[in-house]
Amino acid sequence: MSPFKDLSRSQPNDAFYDLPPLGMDATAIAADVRHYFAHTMGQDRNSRSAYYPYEALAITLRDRLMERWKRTRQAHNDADCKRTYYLSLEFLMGRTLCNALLNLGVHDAAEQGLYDMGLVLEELASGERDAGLGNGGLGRLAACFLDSCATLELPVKGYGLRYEYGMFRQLIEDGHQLEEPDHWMRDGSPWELERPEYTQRIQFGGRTERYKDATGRPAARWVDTRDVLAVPYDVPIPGYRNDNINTLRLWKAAATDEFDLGEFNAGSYPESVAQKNAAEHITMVLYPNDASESGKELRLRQQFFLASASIKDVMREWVRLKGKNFSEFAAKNCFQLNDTHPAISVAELMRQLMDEHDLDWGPAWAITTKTMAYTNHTLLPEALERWPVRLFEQLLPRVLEIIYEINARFLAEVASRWPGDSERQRRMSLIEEGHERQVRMAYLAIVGSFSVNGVAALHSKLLVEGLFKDFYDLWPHKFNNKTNGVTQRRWLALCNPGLREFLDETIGDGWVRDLDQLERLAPYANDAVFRQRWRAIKQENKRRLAQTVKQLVHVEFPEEAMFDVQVKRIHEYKRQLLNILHVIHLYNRIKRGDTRDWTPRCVLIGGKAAPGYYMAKQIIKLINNVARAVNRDPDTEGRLRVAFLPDYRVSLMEVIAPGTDLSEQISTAGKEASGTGNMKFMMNGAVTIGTLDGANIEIREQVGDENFFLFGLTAAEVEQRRGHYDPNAVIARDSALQDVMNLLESGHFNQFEGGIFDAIIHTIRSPHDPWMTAADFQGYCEAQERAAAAYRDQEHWTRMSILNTAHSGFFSSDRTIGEYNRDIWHLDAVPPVPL
Ligand code: 26Q
Repeated sequence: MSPFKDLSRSQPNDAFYDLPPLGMDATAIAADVRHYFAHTMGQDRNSRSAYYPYEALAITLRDRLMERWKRTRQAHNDADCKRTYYLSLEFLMGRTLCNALLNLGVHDAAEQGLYDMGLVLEELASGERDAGLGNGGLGRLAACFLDSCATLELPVKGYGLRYEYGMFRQLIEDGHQLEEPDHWMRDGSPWELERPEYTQRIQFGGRTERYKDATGRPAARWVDTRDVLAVPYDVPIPGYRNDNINTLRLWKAAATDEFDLGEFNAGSYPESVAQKNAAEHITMVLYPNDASESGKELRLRQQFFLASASIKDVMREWVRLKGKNFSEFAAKNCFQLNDTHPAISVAELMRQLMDEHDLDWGPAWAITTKTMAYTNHTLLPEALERWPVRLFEQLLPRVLEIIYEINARFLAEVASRWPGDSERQRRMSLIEEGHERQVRMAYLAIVGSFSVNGVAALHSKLLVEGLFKDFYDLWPHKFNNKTNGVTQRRWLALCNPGLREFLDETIGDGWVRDLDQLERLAPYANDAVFRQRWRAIKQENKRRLAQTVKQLVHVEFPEEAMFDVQVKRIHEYKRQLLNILHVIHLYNRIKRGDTRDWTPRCVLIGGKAAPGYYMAKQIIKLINNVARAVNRDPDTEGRLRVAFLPDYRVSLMEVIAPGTDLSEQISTAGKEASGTGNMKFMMNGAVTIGTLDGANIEIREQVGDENFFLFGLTAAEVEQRRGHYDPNAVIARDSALQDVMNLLESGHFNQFEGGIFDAIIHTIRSPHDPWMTAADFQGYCEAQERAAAAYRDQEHWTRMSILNTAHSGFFSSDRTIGEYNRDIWHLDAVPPVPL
């Protein structure tokens, strides 16, 4: 505890609190940068590292965020408004500096101010480490949503974990993925503000005790627990040029003092202090799996830690303002659960309402089921989270009792709706029976929520027809779709300054807040002068991307070639394998001399494999081996280049998306919930080659079939084929695929590494291959041929490119958040108190 007491003799007055607003011009910014560099960082002309001027600029901006942040908070408090809390184990924020410059509207001022002192903004900005507190799509979606909420002035607060180590850094050695820990906080972060005064105490372990409260009501309490402190760190989330700053609150685990010195110090002092570690491990590292990792105790601890701390934080504020009156709680609060990862919040909110705030089951359940809303992000049944009951018994015994009670009451409802249908009760139970009993977290989330949504139209439809059909039959009104989106601030304005300026000049800058305005570009697709400028901007972005590729992997990408890109987590369902089979096919054509009307192509693939995912790692190795063989062969010169880009992350995508011609979205239909990279590419004028999966379907609807390269089985066809899929017959009928398989099976790409691709070959030929790679090969090659032909007609291609950007308005996360608010949250926008 702090030795400082509350002020009593001191009576600070206006002279202490009232500050004039900070200057937003080049001179004021430069003056502060100079001040922090010299006086806060203690640097002088001997200082060499770009870190110090970066840090000085960051603090300069933080000051300007801070004065706005307080006013936003004040406006929310004054309005006594309804709020939403976005609960997520992941927030993949990437870099902060340029986003703050853009949203505060001081990019040019800062650039000029630095320039006047001989500093290059770009050089400082490029040293910032990514905040990689997420795996991929789901984590980046949370970050885009926060940007949109702040821009739309919605009172939404993010709650997450402050991992000491974010997503691992990926190294490629001899074609294999190696993982290196990402200690991104090494030098501290200027973008967070520790708030020790809002520390919460989180319980684990122990047991339940029953007692009668003061009024004689039977009650329960959770006792003999081993507690861990949750210390909040607040990150400012600036809206776009509206002086509104929302908050992302990240919890760090810390040991309690008793934990150090209480029951543990019987033995020895150093050992008991060392015990601090155990508690602090909870927020040490992000789990690097983008599909669920079953049964790890530490992961369950993380989930409960986030849920409990965040709900306690909301409760403390509620009780401070309204005391023990919870009658309006549901009208004023909403929790949006980002997948099932924080789904334990359903039971934890019940526990806090009953055990800590003395509500009865009925009112507590009414509140819970009016405040919780759940977003699902997966269609893969194996990725649905389940936790062994045994783990719950040890770690969260009181929470498990509540889950049992929720289940008992729920199954009674099922029984009264479908009397005698015990099979249905078994199917729908929150507890899966078996040799090890498990809690089904998705079912807990559905039962405890008033809204359940998927993240693209097809995904939401397949959920209610498949995984969640029983629940849809019971509660059709709960189910809805919210097609994902991405923020055009980062994914167009920030990452593509060349195109931003051209758009501003052509249609004004209204699109930055209202992406539908891009529609006004469409007529310019027929303007030859416009097309020429469009092409020049794309060429410049391709040069920038080619430079990055060259720097990182020493492969030359000639800028006149078509840049064909697939970047995303490596997963079998995403079918990077199909992509590389096509590359082998192109290589084979070159070797055969079948190169009439050839379109030069540079294939770029990037993404991380979960460290324990064997097949994904094999696919990375295959891509690297094929790349080596192709790039080395003189026959491919000017025709084909292949590169695997290591350590794919947010800041790399900011270079990749603007420089891409062809966007690869080739998952097995019915498996990709939405995809969001597809939207970033489209906004930046790439044309998609893709299956009828996830948001691809809506992309194609928006842009028109003639501006999209479609191929592959539909989701329904994939399911029809299951059970009588015969890939060997498919291969036998397709000579191109036969040739590809021959090259693979002859060991052409693994000359001194005998047998290493056997597992991959086996899955392609297996009738049980769930991803049906062989089935889509021919269609894929034909679509690639259509894309190549289209690219040869540069005027035609440019028209398609322009129309992709022009019709990408629907995929703004502003539209998505507008729908969440209209259908689920019902928040009023609250402008900040003016400066
Ligand atoms: C679960 C349990 C234990 C450890 C890890 C996990 C875990 C972590 C991350 C499970 C899943 C994830 C991430 C999933 C994800 O990113 N899904 C993607 O979400 C995007 C946003 O909605 C969609 O666009 C993608 O289609 C979907 O794959």
